[in-house]
Amino acid sequence: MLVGAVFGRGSDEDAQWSLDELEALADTAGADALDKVIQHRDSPDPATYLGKGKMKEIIDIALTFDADMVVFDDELTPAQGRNLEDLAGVNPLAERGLKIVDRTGLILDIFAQHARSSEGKLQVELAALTYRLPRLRGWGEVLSRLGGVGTSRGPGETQLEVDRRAILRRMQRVKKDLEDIERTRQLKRKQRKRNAVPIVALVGYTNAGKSTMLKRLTAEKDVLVQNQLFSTLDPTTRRMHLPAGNTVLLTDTVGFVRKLPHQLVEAFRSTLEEVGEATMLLHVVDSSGDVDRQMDAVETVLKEMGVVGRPSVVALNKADLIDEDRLAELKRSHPEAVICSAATGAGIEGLLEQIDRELAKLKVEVEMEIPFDRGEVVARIHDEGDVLHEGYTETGTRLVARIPREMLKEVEEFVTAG
Ligand SMILES: Nc1nc2c(ncn2[C@@H]2O[C@H](COP(=O)(O)OP(=O)(O)OP(=O)(O)O)[C@@H](O)[C@H]2O)c(=O)[nH]1
Ligand SMILES: [Mg+2]
Repeated sequence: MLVGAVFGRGSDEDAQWSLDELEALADTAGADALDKVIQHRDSPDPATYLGKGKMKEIIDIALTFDADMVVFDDELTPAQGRNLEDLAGVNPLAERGLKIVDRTGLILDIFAQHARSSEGKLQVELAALTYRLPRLRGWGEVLSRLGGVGTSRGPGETQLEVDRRAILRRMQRVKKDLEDIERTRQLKRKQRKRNAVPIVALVGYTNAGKSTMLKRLTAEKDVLVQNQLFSTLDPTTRRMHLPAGNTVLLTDTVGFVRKLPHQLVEAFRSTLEEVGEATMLLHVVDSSGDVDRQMDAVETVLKEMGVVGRPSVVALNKADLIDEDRLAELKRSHPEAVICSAATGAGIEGLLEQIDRELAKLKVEVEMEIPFDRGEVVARIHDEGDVLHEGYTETGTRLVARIPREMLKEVEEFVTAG
């Protein structure tokens, strides 16, 4: 049973879309939705999320249907979770029977199923532990899940305290391991920066076709593409050659949804930093879905990560799935976007050209020394770039300036650093 809510003056349409998304998430996690309910309220009930009466009703229906879970389209507070479990008379540790699950728990489950690399696994574990810590009920559940963490209870210690302690210890360990991995990653990043190769990060709603796009644009064969949410968790970076002769690095990473659990954003911070460090974003959108809602969700997560105003190219992907009318409509509503299909290759040339054009516009900071007899170069840099510092040596003008990348070739011979 999937349960959504509209609070205050929230929109029904948003709630419906969010609940459909929850259904897709449940499906990815391997669950089938029996029924979907949306309830209107002024605000969440602090004790039971929806009113107690309504909750009893929903739980009764769930029991009648012999449902395995009631899934909430929101993160429940630990108290709400406990109260709802009590209301449903469930034992959260029993193998069978009704379970109370929230959106965060569901997403964490999917991430746990999909984590491949050791870093991905650690990140998911950290997020899961952070989520579980305030939700412990102290029946030794943690210990069995963590497998063999010391079970000895100190004098006067309750099982709950033992569990908490074990979790905290494990969290510390995981954080430390992640820090070690992060150091290596930073080293790599520094190297890349020194090589000054622009980085283009694929961003987009989960299942929009980012990995398929990476495959298409880099002729990379070893990329996991699945019709599932969150199939990619680990960043993959490949070289991409552009028609104008530029080479960039293209990075594919985890997809976004609305209300991406903050524990995950936190745990995946270093992975998501790949996006933050990118020169440019390639935003992949599924044109056969709700384009604006996907784009909004992605913008929101980017903003949470502090990535704003980054140059980007929007690819309206899966164009092979839409009809003429829709195509015309999208062209009108999103004139800046490139309509294409990573699957068939249609429109990909245009996409590459657009990336080239956007890259050419980007400015790079360089330090130059220009001989006095080349005054016209200095003048052009003043015209087209931002001069940060200007001074003179015996032989010429010393400039520190941000210039459009396309000017680099012309002034190459004068560059002293950058
Ligand atoms: N018809 C069609 N299907 C596509 C296209 N691009 C991707 N797909 C399909 O869409 C599904 C998702 O593709 P992925 O490339 O895995 O999407 P993703 O954005 O990497 O997804 P996550 O990593 O799960 O967030 C797969 O079944 C792809 O085959 C396209 O242009 N047309
Ligand atoms: Mg992917």
